[in-house]
This record gives sequence, structure tokens and C-alpha cells, in this order.
Amino acid sequence: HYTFFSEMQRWPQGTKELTYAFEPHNDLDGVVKGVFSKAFKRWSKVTTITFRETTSFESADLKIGFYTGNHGDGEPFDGVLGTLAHAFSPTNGRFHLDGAENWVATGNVMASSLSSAVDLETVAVHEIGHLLGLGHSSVEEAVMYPTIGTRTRKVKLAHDDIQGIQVLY
Ligand code: TQI
Ligand code: ZN
Ligand code: ZN
Repeated sequence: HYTFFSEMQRWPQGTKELTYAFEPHNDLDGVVKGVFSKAFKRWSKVTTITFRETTSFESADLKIGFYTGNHGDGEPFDGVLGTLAHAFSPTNGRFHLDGAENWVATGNVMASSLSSAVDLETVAVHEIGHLLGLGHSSVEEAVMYPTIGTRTRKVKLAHDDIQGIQVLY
């Protein structure tokens, strides 16, 4: 069953659109940005919120960036595997990914020759759930389930994820 981050933290009632931006220094390519766009669409389909990319990192609601090791928020990344990413609860909006992971943005993570390959969209969908206010689910099929293997892809929202987010939005 789904849970909430804490005390039903959510974006303000009536929020119709949230903007997102990428850390300018990361210089991400279109393939990577496309993965985030697809991940956001999965949540906008089942809520009343839409997501729009902006180039203004400072003023965006959701701030996405890849960082390694200590990056200034007291939650350092740990290199390959372990922590893959973290997101803060509403309305902080920070979404950090561990730049040391072997990210696969093409969707064919199962075919990767690297045993440590991690599917970017899978992690993005999960972390966006946190950004919107969901905690972890006890339902194994849910994208908000707290563990996943490497070379695994789980990007489709389960009924449990949808039920949880629709309590909030
Ligand atoms: N990062 C954890 C996560 O997002 C951070 C975390 C640890 C956390 N404990 C928490 C967040 C308690 C909220 C509440 O869950 S992670 C997965 C999964 C991670 C894990 O790097 O371990 C995904 C990031 F579910 F697959 F294991 C993304 Cl998809
Ligand atoms: Zn961080
Ligand atoms: Zn999580």
C-alpha cells in the first residue's frame, strides 16, 4: 500500500503546472532530457498537474541535477550503486541523481553488458513520485516500492501508485 512522504505534504491546492529545469553545468543531451519528459508525462496522465521544462534553473519548481559525492546538501552520493538518487518532498523540489551510476537512457537496460547498469526512466518515475509527495509502497509492482534490482526497468505506474497520487492531486 502507498504512503505519503510526511503529513500529506503536497504542492498547493490548485497547482496546475510545475516547471522543471536541469542543472546548467550538466550539459545533458536530448536523449536524457527526453527520458525525464516521458517520466513526467506518466504522472501528468493520472493527475491534474502538467510539467513544463524551463531554462531558468533558479526559478524552476523542480531542479534536476547529476552530482557526485558531497554536493552540499548533507546527503553525499556514494559512487556506483548504493544510493542512486534522492528527491526532497514538496515544496522543496530538488531532484539529485548520482553521476557515478552507469545510467542507461535508451530503455534497453536489460541488454546492458554492465551488471551495474541502472535504468534512468525507472529512477526518474520513482523520484518524481517523491517530489509530488508520495513515500514508499509495500506493493512490489508499484514504482514507489523501495527496492529494485540492477538491469531492471519498471516505469509503468501500478494501480497503487495511481491511487496514492490521486489522494493528493
Ligand atoms: N534513493 C532512495 C529513494 O529514493 C532515498 C531514500 C532512502 C528515501 N530512504 C528513503 C526516500 C525514505 C524516501 C523515504 O528511495 S535510492 C530506488 C528503488 C533509489 C531507490 O537511490 O535508494 C529508486 C532511487 F526503488 F528502485 F529502489 C530510485 Cl527507483
Ligand atoms: Zn543531493
Ligand atoms: Zn524512494
